[in-house]
Amino acid sequence: MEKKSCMILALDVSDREEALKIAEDVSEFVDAVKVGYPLVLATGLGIIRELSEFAPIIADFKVADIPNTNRLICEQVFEAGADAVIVQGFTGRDSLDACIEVASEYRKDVFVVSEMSHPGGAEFIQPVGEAIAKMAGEAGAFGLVAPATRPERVKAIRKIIGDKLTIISPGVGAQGGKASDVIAAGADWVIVGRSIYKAESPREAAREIATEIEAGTNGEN
Ligand code: NUP
Repeated sequence: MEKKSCMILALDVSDREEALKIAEDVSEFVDAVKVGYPLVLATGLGIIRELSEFAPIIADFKVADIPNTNRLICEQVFEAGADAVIVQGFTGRDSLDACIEVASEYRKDVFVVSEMSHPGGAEFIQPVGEAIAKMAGEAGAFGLVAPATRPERVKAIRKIIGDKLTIISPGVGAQGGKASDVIAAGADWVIVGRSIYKAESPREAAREIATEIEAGTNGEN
């Protein structure tokens, strides 16, 4: 995925036509579209290939099972046309290795959740987030998912992994995070859902966030 706007759209709508329209309208301002359970359960796995006309697709299935089941899930995800899959890291190295093996067979990417963005993310996953990030690096994952709601945590995780992994960061807008803050903290991309797809004009909302990121990045230089 090419780094232009540093923004990924989280397309958590449940209507096929609406999903396709929003993806088309905002495609100029996002580098990828993240698709998860809400849209896929509502419309079917075929939506991945339909959306891939507009942008690379990241399948957010937070895969979290034993290695064999993870392998079977990842095969389906990549057969459906996804360019990357999001998996959980807390299931351990063997489960992660299974996902990375399948991804490399298909020449696709794996993102590992190191810490979640919601308040509950501080309860159980945050204390092991840095260990998960380290494991993801050792296992050869492409990237990490880390919280835009806690830029200081993104900074800490970036310090641990260096430039080895890409960081994509959800929690901007509706969850309270600010795009330029988390990019400045070390994230490569922000993931934005409701602030775009619930806006009166998703295109304008995406444009505004892209502008904010650009201004923040320029300010830093
Ligand atoms: O820690 C995470 N937080 C998070 O919000 C990991 C995620 N994958 N997400 C996803 O990012 C979440 O499921 C949703 O699809 C998107 C954020 O959407 P929004 O809060 O911008 O609407």
